[in-house]
Amino acid sequence: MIHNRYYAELEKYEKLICRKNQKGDYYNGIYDRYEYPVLTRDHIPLHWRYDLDAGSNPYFMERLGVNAVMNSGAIELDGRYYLVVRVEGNDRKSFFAVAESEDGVSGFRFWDYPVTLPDTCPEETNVYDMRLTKHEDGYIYGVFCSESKDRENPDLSAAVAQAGIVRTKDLKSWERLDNLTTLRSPQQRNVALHPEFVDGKYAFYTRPMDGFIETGSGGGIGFGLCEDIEHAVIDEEKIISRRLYHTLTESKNGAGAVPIRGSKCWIHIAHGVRNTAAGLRYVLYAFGTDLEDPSKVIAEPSGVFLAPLGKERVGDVSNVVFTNGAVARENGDVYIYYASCDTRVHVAATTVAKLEDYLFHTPKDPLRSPDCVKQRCELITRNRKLLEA
Ligand code: M1P
Repeated sequence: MIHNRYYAELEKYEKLICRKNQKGDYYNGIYDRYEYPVLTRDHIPLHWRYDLDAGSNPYFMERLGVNAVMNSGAIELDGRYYLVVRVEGNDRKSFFAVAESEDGVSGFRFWDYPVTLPDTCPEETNVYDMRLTKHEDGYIYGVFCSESKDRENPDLSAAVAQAGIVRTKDLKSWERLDNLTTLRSPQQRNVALHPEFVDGKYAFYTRPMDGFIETGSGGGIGFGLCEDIEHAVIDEEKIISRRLYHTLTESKNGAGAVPIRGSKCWIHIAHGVRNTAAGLRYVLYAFGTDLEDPSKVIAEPSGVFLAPLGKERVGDVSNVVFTNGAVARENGDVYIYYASCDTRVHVAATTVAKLEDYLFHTPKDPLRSPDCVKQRCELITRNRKLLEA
């Protein structure tokens, strides 16, 4: 018999799922933030967490709790929005699950079961942060972090991060391909597959790393080509978005959502990390690359694109925003899905036109305080003339 308490919890759950989202009052002209997170751990179906049977669960306890839902790949298929969400169980292991919505900002509902990936890597302990690419070869690819214990290192926390690759046509059945091999980088995280062939090859954005946490000599976001997606090997990684001293990418950076094809450039929304007395701070930044040569940066606006704000600042890993998914619609609308503090998922809405205006008309970072003052004074002077005219 189903426990009585189930029905009361179900009512709360349905109320949450059916809550209409709306634009908040935050303004910067670049994007609109929506008021409510699109996904939280409370969006996880009750029957994924509770044993509903009153006989075996007399206190109606959560048996398999979920700690957080976060970093989500995103895709639009036949006019509907799908997130492949990183769900983190109370046991700290992550897995993927598909949540679907009609309008992209409200009503995300998880499918009946989480994603079951082919279990081809016995050493793999954890998987997370899938970037979804609708590739011109006809497949949808998912590139994610595949994490294993570093058996060579006696440190209990030592781990190895690699890029796992899967492909699907329907988000239901998934084929696992070989993990990406980067001949010159021992570890990889935040890898994304470019949606088009470049010089007839598959193109990846990489993030070379010396260790599991520290990128070390890895200079930033890399770009590399490979011939065979089923056994992907990248020999050379060209660094396209560098880590720079005293900028928001000083500690590390990484590709975010799969780049969006605009009319002037490929639009990249990435994350940058700097160290502070309060720990690492993750923010989003943006850059544009050449439509013919996506490894060539042609627009580099200064500073933060999106930073954690208000309630977004607090969570499991505070002071973090992270994106690995955006949907660009045919009409030019763009939905950027970002997680705050490794805890929940939000959406910001903008357009390709606004993003390109931002990329090409936001001044570049002059990298030194005196030049930043000069840059700001020029803006003030221009505006004062207008105001006084
Ligand atoms: O905790 C913040 C993020 O840390 C990692 O990102 P990076 O590799 O750039 O440090 C990722 O594990 C990501 O999942 C997480 O949100």
